[in-house]
Amino acid sequence: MTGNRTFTMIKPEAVAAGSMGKIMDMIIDNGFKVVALKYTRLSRQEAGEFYAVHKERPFYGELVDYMASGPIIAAILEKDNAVAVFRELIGATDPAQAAEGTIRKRFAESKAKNAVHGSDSDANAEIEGSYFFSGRERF
Ligand code: FUP
Repeated sequence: MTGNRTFTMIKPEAVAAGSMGKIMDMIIDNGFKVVALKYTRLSRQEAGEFYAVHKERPFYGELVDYMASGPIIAAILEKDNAVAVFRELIGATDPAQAAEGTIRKRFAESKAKNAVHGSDSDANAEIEGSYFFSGRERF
């Protein structure tokens, strides 16, 4: 059975560019319900924990520095088959490969500064959402 929730972050470069409203509009216009929402900032340690699965990758240090470089928007989103449908809406990791009409095609600067995060599985959506939100912050 596929789940109906995913977790997203609008990343520092997209927030700094003032694109968070436009990105939230795209998300909502594509039929996602916003279940939880927060404007916050990750410390280096928190960013390192969040991306621990990439610890051995060459870009890990840069990724952690970048994700801690400024405020982000964190959100839990609801829609049928949310994880897969949202990954389609955000587009490929590298904006140069992202399809027309995707969030990354429109807002991402590069593979590292790629505007948004989207969970890659139902299990990770739950883990990532729980990292940011308590039960009473979900609606
Ligand atoms: P995605 O699931 O599309 O967010 O991509 P990945 O899980 O492969 O990568 C997680 C994050 O690592 C990306 F959002 C950006 C960063 N990354 C790089 O900085 N360089 C790379 O070559 C690949 C990923």
